[in-house]
Amino acid sequence: MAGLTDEQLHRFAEDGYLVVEDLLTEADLVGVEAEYRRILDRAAAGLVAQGRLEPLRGATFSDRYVEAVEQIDDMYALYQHLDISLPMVADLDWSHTLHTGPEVFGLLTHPRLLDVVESVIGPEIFANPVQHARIKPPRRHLPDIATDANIAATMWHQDSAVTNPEADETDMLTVWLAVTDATVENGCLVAEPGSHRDDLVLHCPGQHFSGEIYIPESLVDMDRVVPLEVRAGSAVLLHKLTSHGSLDNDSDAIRWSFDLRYQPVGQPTGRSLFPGFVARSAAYPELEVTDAAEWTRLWRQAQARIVNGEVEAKFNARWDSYAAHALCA
Ligand SMILES: O=C(O)CCC(=O)C(=O)O
Repeated sequence: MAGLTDEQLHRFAEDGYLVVEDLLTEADLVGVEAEYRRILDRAAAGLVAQGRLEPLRGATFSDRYVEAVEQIDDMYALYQHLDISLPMVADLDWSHTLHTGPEVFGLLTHPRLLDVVESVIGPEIFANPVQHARIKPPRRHLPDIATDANIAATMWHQDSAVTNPEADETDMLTVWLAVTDATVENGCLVAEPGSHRDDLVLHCPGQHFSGEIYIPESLVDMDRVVPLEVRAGSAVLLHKLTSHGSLDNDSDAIRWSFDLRYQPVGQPTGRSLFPGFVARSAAYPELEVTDAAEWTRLWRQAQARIVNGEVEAKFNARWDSYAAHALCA
């Protein structure tokens, strides 16, 4: 197992984040881009048939995505086909969808990525269901009030705040993986070094989207904030208590990343409505989920439980009572 060096582990412990350059190669990402292009084209064909979109002509996934976003009023009609999570909405039904294809599954379970994860949390690795594809179009194509972190800049938060309190003791690690280069211009991550030594801080419930929360900027030490620019294929590791967000995309192309989370097997995920899976196990290798079809089945099963009313779809509710807090108003 290659994993992280002692020096890297030390840096991560000090700063609460770590840039791992060139974790994956261009070759590792080619298949993901092709898979996403197929999904985008299928979703776009449906919208063309409804008269909501002109046929896409761009040469690359980025060009085609931007072209679609320029035309469409409801970006969710497109985006929801591309995310690797169902949306966190109270009225979840069978019309909601997600993408769990073999290429993206291969990314989540890539041996080099799991080696890095193993260095931090040990050899029994569970893929936590708090996971997203972030495909951010240039800001100028977004409506002014766009605050959805899947599409626009991401407001300040700690990842622990998006899980339910039962996971407060879970050793959750975020692996943020760049599919395109991430720069200050196109909206890279920003983080406050050392903030992981704080406890969970106040998060305010947002007003525009279900499950949206944010740390008021007055609680972030902006003088200490650093931008985390990385090349495509590189990763940023984040401690679950590190305050971070991302910038606006002021470039002409998309900024694309996946944020994936891992934890030791057996600890609560903090989002039990959605399914995770054993990604690597030295002790019980037979429990590992090794193909995208099984991953897809787990998501459909979770969706059925919600749609059939067996469980209530409630997300990030721990912050609801703070809506009237002086720092949130
Ligand atoms: O990619 C982004 O814009 C934000 C990602 C993020 O905040 C996270 O992974 O927790």
